[in-house]
Amino acid sequence: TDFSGKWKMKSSERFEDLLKALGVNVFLRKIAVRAASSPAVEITQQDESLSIKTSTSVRTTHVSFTVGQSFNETTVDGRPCTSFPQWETDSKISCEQTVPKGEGPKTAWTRELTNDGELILTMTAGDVVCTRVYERE
Ligand code: R13
Repeated sequence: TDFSGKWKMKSSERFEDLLKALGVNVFLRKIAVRAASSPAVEITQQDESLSIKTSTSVRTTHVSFTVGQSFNETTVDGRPCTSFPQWETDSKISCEQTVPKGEGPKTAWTRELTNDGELILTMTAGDVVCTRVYERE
């Protein structure tokens, strides 16, 4: 599986609910939701190593990791965490996040490349699952 490429978002579900579950106030939520509606995602991958840059007008994140090895990133509400990415299938990475004091709902993300070439991102906080579908630019 090769996630490499530039991606644009086609659909997003429950992104605001996700931020709400993480305790983000309504003012910041509205700003985040608006900005996150038109992200630019660029992924480079070599074997098991991925680099993912996610840009919006108000927040840009850049993570680099190797599947099977823990790394540091931030949760979607901006808290530093340790993440552990694993292959769930040969085309799906599942990543559990751990925050230092274990505060707040359990967070995780998955990224899957579908047979028709779409990228499906899920972000979870407790029982809230946000699903975002991307297609190649
Ligand atoms: C701002 C500050 C308040 C907090 C926040 C959280 C998320 C975001 C912005 C902000 C954004 C996230 C975008 C995520 C994407 C994910 C993806 C609550 C910290 C700066 C308002 C914009 C695009 O699709 O991979």
